[in-house]
Amino acid sequence: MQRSYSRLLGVVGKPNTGKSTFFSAATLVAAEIANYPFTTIKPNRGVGYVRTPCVHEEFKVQDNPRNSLCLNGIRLVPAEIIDIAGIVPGAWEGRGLGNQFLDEIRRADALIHVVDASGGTDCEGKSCKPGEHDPIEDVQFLEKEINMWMLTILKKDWSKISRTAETDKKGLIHHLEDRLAGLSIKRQCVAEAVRRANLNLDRPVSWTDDDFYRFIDNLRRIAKPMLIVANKIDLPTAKANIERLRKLDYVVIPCSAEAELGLRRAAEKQLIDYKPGDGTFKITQPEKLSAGQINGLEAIKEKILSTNGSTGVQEAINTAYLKLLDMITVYPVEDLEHLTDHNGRILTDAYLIPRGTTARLFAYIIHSELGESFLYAINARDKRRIGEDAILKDRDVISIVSAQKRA
Ligand SMILES: Nc1nc2c(ncn2[C@@H]2O[C@H](COP(=O)(O)OP(=O)(O)OP(=O)(O)O)[C@@H](O)[C@H]2O)c(=O)[nH]1
Ligand SMILES: [Mg+2]
Repeated sequence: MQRSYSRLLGVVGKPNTGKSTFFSAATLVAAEIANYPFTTIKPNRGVGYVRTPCVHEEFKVQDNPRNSLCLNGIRLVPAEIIDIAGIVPGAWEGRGLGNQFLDEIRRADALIHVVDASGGTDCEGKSCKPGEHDPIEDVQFLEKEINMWMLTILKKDWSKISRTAETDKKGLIHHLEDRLAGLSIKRQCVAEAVRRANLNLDRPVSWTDDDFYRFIDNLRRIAKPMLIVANKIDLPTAKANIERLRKLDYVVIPCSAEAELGLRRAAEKQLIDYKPGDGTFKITQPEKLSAGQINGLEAIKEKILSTNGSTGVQEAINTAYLKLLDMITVYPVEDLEHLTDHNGRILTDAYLIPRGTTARLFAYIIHSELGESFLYAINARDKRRIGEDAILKDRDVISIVSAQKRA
């Protein structure tokens, strides 16, 4: 069995902010998009990409990617994304679609909070005059919804848990971990949240409501790190709101999901030359586009790409995976001389793995047999041997030598 290393990004927010548009633009999965709340009911799941500079140019080889794509020196490494139904105030108590979709957050390792930065959607997700709604409220409300939902899970049977924890030897962290295991929250996150909240581990029965909330708020920030996608920057009322959103304690990424979706679809049909995350594009088949389509594309170039640098969708995914989740890319090869796999294909795979992964753990990630029979690894850059505990670095090209074979 392979070791699990993949991470899942959850796209969250109130209804009608552009979550499914963002998701579709990132994955090209056709998700339903409409200008009313609760368009999405069942979560959409798809594969987006993390964009990183490929190593093939540095090694002066032509690559044949298999698990990823390489477009003009840019390696696009697959990364899973889930588009979750809209969350409204009171969802934790069952309002709107209830807490069934808050449950989807269980599986996510990091969250992309899509906010309508133009202020054109009210707190229930209904369209209103742009500028009328304050998106800062959306950030505060979502924090509260997730906190209250987690708190409800934690508080279930709390009196029993806290009494047992005071008497048995396992300690409170163990019991908290047990209670929160269903939320994909790990022990070290629980321990860190207890430390940050400055709680008395010996007397859990004495925890006040304030103590609980402080603990949960810290735990959410650690275990479900979040960034804000300030969407709909193509609307003029977004600009001032983005400056205000930046004052909050989150990374804020200005974005036009709609523009990205248009560009990705045009690129898919080979009408334009555009890679996700590019700051510009070239129209390659003008004869196949109407005057209106050309104007639309030019408007995206002028109003979004040239002022914002990009549409923001790719930047959000990269920031979530590389900063919030602190992941790196590593390329396994079998033949160090030619950087090939066992089929003679060059730099076929790029893996997105957590920073801190050791050479041996990486072997396990590729295949458990390779992990079990691991002897040592070799770094293709300097041809040095590295041991099982050596920590891999971003863009390392690694050959693993095992008692059975190389990979
Ligand atoms: N102006 C503008 N509109 C956008 C943008 N992104 C999405 N929209 C529009 O916002 C509306 C809602 O988009 P969806 O993607 O369905 O929103 P959602 O957040 O998934 O909505 P629910 O599934 O109902 O929660 C649609 O009319 C989109 O076309 C954007 O970047 N700019
Ligand atoms: Mg949706």
